[in-house]
Amino acid sequence: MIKVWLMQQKIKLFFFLWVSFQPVVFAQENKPPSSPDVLFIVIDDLNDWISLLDPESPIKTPQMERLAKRGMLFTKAYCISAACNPSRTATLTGLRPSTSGVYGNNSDWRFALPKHPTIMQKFRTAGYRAQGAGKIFHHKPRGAFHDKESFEDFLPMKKQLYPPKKLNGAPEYGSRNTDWGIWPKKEEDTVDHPTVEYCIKALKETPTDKPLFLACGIYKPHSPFFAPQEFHRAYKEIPLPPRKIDDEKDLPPGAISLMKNKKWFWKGMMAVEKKKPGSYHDFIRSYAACIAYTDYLVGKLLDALDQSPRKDNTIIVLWSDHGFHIGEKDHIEKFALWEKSNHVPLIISAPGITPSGSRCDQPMDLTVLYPTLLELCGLPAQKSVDGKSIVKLLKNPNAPWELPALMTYGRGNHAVRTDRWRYIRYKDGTEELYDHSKDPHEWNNLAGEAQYREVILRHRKWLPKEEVKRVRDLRR
Ligand SMILES: [Ca+2]
Ligand SMILES: [Ca+2]
Repeated sequence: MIKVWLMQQKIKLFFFLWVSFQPVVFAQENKPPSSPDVLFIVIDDLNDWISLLDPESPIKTPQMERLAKRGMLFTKAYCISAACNPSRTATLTGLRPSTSGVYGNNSDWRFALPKHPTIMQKFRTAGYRAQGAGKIFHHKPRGAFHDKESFEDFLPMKKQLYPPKKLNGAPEYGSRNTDWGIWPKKEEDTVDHPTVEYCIKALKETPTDKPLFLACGIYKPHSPFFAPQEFHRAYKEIPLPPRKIDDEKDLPPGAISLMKNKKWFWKGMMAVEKKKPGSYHDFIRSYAACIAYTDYLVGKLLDALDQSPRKDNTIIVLWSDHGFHIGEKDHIEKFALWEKSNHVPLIISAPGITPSGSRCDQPMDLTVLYPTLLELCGLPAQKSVDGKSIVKLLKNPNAPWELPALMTYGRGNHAVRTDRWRYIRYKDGTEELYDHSKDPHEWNNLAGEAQYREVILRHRKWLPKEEVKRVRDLRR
């Protein structure tokens, strides 16, 4: 009898244990995957003359290509505005300059948008830990981040160091930033070093009890075009980018007027060549070296992520705030509506969503980032934004997508980029039109030719219908 009783008790115990553990097992299987972490890499003034976007470019970006291999590369991504503050404000709030009034580098974006949440604030509200370092906003983010160590201003805690004298030998042009060459001696002394070290530490050490939104703002290749010696070595013999002499002859008055609105702004850095022949080639070497350094830093971030517990569930986004002219149209700067100043690298790697090594050739501007990241992470959408989510393109890059890229520089000046065309209209009503199927360098302005009238009308309809006034400048 005792044996039978014991056997019954064993069966009961086994049944009890089986029943007890089943719900746990089922619960684990049914639990949705935890919210993904986000590594948000912002680069400053990186243009498209890089091997990531142009296989013929002599400027190699192996680490960005490594990132592209794990996700999706966007080959026709454009900034919202080709200047740091309006670009970053628009991308990080989802609101274009024509909606916010933030048209210039000095515009006070928080005064313009006192209640509108930044993308970091949306993530914080949803329970993420938001951290960041380096140049993410152009001006103070005011509470966008979670921890006190996040860098809170344009330049991080370590200020840009300058050599005792300008290296390019032309002190009369612009500020100390209109300079290029080998500087500083040690990589540890660059402005970006502490930024990337902060982010590596955050990837390694931030507790995993909450999902992480980590923003890393790399300041290079922004001027001054300084990089340590080791990043210059590969570019001693670099060829010059394609340029057309007198390219500006067919520019309309609106373009000339926009380009001349600062003393050293148009032709300023190009003019160094007249004072010191060979300077332009030195500039190209230095810009390439700054990109090599930027690419190296991206690689360090990817290495740190891959060694962290977050490696399998982190969405990585890499973008540049706008492009940069490196001599085309006699321009070494941004602040324009042409392709070179507006075309940007954009890569999104979303585990389980983006096919590895995929590419999307559809045109878009960076207003897509805010709604896309919210949707990818399952956060509530923000109704009052100008952009649309591209999650469907992340799954299938050939899915229908009707919107062109829209760019604004200064109130009343806009460009529309479709798959084939770039149409520009300035506030005085003058226009440019370029056919990228035949003219990838935008050398021939077709706007005056009657046969393209229908193309112009088709593009004009995408211009903003209303444009708010420019908000006041920042009061420091
Ligand atoms: Ca910039
Ligand atoms: Ca031309």
